[in-house]
Order: sequence, then structure tokens, then C-alpha cells
Amino acid sequence: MLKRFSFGVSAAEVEQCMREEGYAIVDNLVDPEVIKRVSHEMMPYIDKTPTGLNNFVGRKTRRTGALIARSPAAREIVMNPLALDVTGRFLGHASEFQLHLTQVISLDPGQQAQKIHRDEAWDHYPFPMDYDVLCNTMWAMSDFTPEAGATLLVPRTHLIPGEHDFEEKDALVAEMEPGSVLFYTGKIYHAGGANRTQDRVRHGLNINYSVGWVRQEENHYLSTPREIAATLDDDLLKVMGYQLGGPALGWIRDFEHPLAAVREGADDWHLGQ
Ligand SMILES: O=C(O)CCC(=O)C(=O)O
Ligand SMILES: [Fe+2]
Repeated sequence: MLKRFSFGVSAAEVEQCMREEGYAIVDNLVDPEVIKRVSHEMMPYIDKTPTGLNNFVGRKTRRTGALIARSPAAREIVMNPLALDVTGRFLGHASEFQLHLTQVISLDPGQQAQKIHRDEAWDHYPFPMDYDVLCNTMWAMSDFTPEAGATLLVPRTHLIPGEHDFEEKDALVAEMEPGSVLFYTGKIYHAGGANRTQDRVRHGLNINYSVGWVRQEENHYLSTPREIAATLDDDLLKVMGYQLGGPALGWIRDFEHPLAAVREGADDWHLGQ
């Protein structure tokens, strides 16, 4: 049985579960109406997204990004207070965290289970086991059931050093309804499940956060046009990366804060030495 919590759980409890188990599910964290709005705003883009070009990304899987630009409702999910609180704690060893990626992952009927993997594995760099780089969330946008391809998890594998091969039978299924969320670390072995239904697409809203010094998987500065960025709140822009990602990382022009790029003339954004 997977560990699950309900609305009202504290960030400290979720953090503790992630540290012990590698994941935590919070049921009904947001009103399903917000998720419906994300679906409604994203569907025109999902409909036009081509399927993946290899087995890992999924030949019957569509991955649709740029949610900050395309979906005002998704901005609320990115800024969900519990998600940010958990991330701040989980990645608290770094001076900042940032939005790593936004992506709707749509598994079409017939999509096979993805290879069970760790997300924190760029360029095969062996990140230290006691240094977490990612704090991930997967929000159910449709019913996450074993038949429809709910995310698979191998609990506690975030604690095992080295690379390992796991099979579907080793994994538990993150069953969730729309509005529920799975938190998982960058080190836990997991995968998209197989969609064995005839006619139901599984839509998952994947929003990952990372420590402030790593290259973001999604390029938010180019995915979100400058005119749209200028309309967003400072708090959201900072999470997107319009902040210093750590001491001296990410300034612009003459040592100015990156918010100056979209707040021309408003303030003096020069940074202290
Ligand atoms: O679709 C899912 O449930 C998980 C996808 C995933 O883990 C990935 O693409 O890295
Ligand atoms: Fe993954």
C-alpha cells in the first residue's frame, strides 16, 4: 500500500514521507475545477502535440509544455502553497529552488509502461545520494488507475546508490483522482504505467522543481514570451527563474536582478556586491 495523506497535511509530514519513502501522495489537494480549467486551457495544444520519437518518451505519449504561457490555471498549481512549502524544505540545502519543468503527459491507449528510471540523471552525472536536486509533482488530470497508466513507483529506491533495473512487478501504482498529487524525489525509481484501456487517455500534469543552480529542463525564458512574463506576479517569475539561482548565478547586464528584464524602469534592480 502506498502512503497517502489528505488535504490539511502539513508540509513537514509530506517532507518526512518523501525522505523515508521517496514519495508522498496528497489526495484532493486542489479543487478538481482548477484541474478542469488546466485541461480546458491546454487541450488545444495537447491535441496538436505529436507523439514521442522514442520508447522512453513514449511513442503513444504526448508531452505538452509551456504551461505558464498557455494556462493561467496551471500557474496556480505551480504556486500551490503546499507544493512550494514542501519543495522549500526538501531542497532547503540549496540557497534557492526554481521551476524545473511544466508538462502535461498524455498516455494514449496502447502506450506501454515506460522504463523504470530516476529523473535525476543528466549526462550520467552521479549526484551524491545525500544531495537532492529535484522535488517533483505529478497531478492527476484524469483518473490515475492501474489500467489507464497511473505512475509506477518503487518505494525507498531513492536510498539505494548505483543504477538498477526494476520491472513493473516491483512497482506500486499511484492511483489518484483529479486534484490529487504525487510528490516524488529525483532519486526514486518510477515510470509512467501502461495504458491498457481502449479509449481513455491518461493526462498527468508534471511540475518539477530543482535547486537554483542546475540548468532547467524546460527553458521558461524562451517558452514564456516576454509580453506574457511582464504580466505575471513577481513571486511566480522568481519561481520560474527570474531570481538569482544562487550567489552570483543569473544576473543580467550590469549586475542587475533578472526581474529588471520585465520590470523596465520601475525600480533600481542593481544587486549589492
Ligand atoms: O507519465 C508518468 O506517469 C511519469 C513520466 C516520467 O516519469 C518521465 O517522463 O520522466
Ligand atoms: Fe520520470
